[in-house]
Amino acid sequence: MKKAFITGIGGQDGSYLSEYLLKKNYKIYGIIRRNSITEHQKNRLESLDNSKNVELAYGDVEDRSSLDNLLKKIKPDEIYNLAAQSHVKVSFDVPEYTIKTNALGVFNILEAFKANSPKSKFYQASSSEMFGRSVDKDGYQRETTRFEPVSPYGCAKVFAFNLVKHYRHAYKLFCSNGILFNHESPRRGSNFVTSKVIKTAVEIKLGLTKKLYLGNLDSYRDWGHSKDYVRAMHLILKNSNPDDFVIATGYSKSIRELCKIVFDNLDLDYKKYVRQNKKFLRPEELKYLRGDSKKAKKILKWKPEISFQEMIEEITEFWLNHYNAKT
Ligand code: NAP
Ligand code: G4F
Repeated sequence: MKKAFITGIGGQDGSYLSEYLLKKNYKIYGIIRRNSITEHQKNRLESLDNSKNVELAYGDVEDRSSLDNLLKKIKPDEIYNLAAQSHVKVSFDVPEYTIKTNALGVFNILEAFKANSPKSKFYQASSSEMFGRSVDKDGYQRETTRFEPVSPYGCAKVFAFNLVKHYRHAYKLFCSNGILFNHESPRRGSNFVTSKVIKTAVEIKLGLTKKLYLGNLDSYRDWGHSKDYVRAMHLILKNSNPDDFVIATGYSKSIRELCKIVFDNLDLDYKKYVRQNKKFLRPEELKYLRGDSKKAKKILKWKPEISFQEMIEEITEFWLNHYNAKT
């Protein structure tokens, strides 16, 4: 039985990745942080609660001793480092904390991996936010596109990306970066734009709220489904060599277009309800993302299977059920 160690297991991707690997007969070890409301720690892990093949322990990527102890004991086949302060706007408010977790936290786990379980394969959750202002002339970002990050989050992720490459070359460790573009699901935190738009549109439909307040409506994102993207993480570690891969759909839509599609699905005119509020604007905005995953398609045989429309419908259904269950 293969063993996987997952940081950030309680997050959107960590929970889907665990379910995916369990079906492949893995034993899963995950770390969760202490939360003052105990129930909140495992909200997304309900389906795994009774599995004898899932073991959770308290741990933190900022606490090297917790990583050393666990990796020494478990010696996993695969390590997935998904832990992060993952909200870009919040990273402007708490930059030091974000850099500690998303950059120094990666240094800690790389060191713990090198010292205690160097035969493991290591996956780092890198991000399209690293591209920042940079787009190739044909309008795509790919593995060769320069990084020009525009947020503390993006800067920390570039540091971590480089460190992972450095450990690969310097210490001959199997460590890979997945450069994932935005991916969503019903498990996405409700302060990210897809969930926020859909949740509030449903509230408007049900008469619970009157308006949706957003920041920049003119940025573009390449949105896929988290389930497709966790499959890519596993394929990246199954590849014969450690390497870096862009994972994206290749399609890009603005926030305004997202609003139109979501409100149309609910027979509402988004123009009547969506307003801008400066408090949701960022000091610097990443304006445009569109990924080219040709390398992943060719080498890993990965391609997304869930369409944008299917994903929006699934999240809408989730929020409709959420509110209907309450009434
Ligand atoms: P998420 O839902 O916010 O999950 C992040 C997880 O990391 C949470 O369980 C969080 O625990 C945990 N965590 C935060 N700080 C930690 C620390 N110091 N030590 C241990 N655990 C910690 O994010 P996600 O969407 O699943 O994303 C997973 C990873 O992929 C992140 O690294 C993110 O930056 C990266 N990424 C995401 C996307 C995307 O579009 N979703 C795209 C590219 C890259 P708490 O619940 O206790 O806070
Ligand atoms: O949903 P978002 O907050 O995601 P963002 O900033 O693109 O970051 C996500 O994707 C990254 C990959 O590129 C990940 F690395 C990162 O961890 C995270 O998962 O915002 C998307 C866009 C932005 O342009 C933002 O300015 O939506 C715009 N937006 C407009 N109004 C808003 C809002 N975003 C949020 N969260 N809330 C708003 O009210």
